[in-house]
Amino acid sequence: MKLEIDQQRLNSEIEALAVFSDAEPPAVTRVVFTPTDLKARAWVISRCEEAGLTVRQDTIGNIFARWSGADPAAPAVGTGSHIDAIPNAGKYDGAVGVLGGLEAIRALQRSGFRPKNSIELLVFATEEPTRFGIGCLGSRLLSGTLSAEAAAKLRDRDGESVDEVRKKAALSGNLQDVKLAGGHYKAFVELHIEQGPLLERARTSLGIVKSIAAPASLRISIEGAGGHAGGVLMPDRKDALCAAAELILAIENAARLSGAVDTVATVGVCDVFPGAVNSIPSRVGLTLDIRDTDLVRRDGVMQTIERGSQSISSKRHVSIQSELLNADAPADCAPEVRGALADSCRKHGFAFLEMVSRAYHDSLFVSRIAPTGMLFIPCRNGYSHRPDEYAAPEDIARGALVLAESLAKLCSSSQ
Ligand code: HGY
Ligand code: MN
Ligand code: MN
Repeated sequence: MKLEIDQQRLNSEIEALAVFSDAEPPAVTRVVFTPTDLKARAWVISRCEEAGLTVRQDTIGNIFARWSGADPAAPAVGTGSHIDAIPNAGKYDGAVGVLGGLEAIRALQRSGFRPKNSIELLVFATEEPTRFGIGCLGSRLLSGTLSAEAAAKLRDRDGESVDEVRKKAALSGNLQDVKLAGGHYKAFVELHIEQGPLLERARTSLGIVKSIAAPASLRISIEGAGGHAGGVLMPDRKDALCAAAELILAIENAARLSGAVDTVATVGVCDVFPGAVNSIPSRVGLTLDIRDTDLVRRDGVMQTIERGSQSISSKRHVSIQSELLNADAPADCAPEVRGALADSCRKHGFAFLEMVSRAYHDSLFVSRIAPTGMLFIPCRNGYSHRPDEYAAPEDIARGALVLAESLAKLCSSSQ
């Protein structure tokens, strides 16, 4: 089977998708279910239909583009990723896995390959936590990791519920219907940029993921006492922002002193109320994103942070409440998927690195219901979630080629 990836077309499609953005180029902002995102989703669906795939959407907006196999009743082999993008992001995070997966399918079609098992390209809904505060909402529901009831309680920053938002996106039906029946997928493979510097440092163009780190996130609210910036003397203050500052440094310290470099903690959002130059902050909202490859170590650091929070609260006479948004276990990638990826790399003499994914992905949740693997390509300087995120066209094409061969291997041919 001679497979050819159309590198030029794949790269131009990545550029075309990046145009659907609410930010000035080269930045990409594409928050799920915004008008821009809906246009991008429609554009991707057209590309899938052009390839002769049968497209459906589920009630949360996961898109399934299916190349029916000779045995339609057999479990499918899935691939895909996401197209939503956080504010001020780049054009490759997620897009490489969706458009690279589509080109892998087209290359298989052009080669005359006929799959026995159907191959399904997925565009997961709301992989990024930007809108609803929790990442991978679509794959959590699809895998049954999050209940429809819990999802229905989520709201965006404007207070709109998931149901209100998805109805505006013309997605009707019950969230209960998103969960896939067991055995729906024989295997699942996601192509993604590394979002770290290791492949580039190792001068290696492919990474086969061994495991995906365990993410957790919390919303922290700090309540002090407001007041006049001139009239309230320092000993009388209960400044919520100063308490937040001390807590943020305690969080950084807890991660740095966990005993392993694999523990990472980030306070990415800090909302200050009332946010006036001459008014003492009475309320602060923080978000905490904390991850580790080791679940026990991650949870230990979370307990250290909780103790630190309590001591700051009593010392500064402010209240500090934490709301756990998610705390997920890590995932091990399936040997049969890693083996298919490695066989393809060896066949072409492509060097590869076996590595951990420090970013989370929809694959983390698909791994709860199917043998799952991930294939990484380098991104320049390891940059991601920023406008200068960049993946070279030849690296993207090489990833799509290995993906295509692995998909073919995982879904036995019908010849
Ligand atoms: O945050 C992550 O790891 C992913 O890029 N959403
Ligand atoms: Mn991302
Ligand atoms: Mn991603």
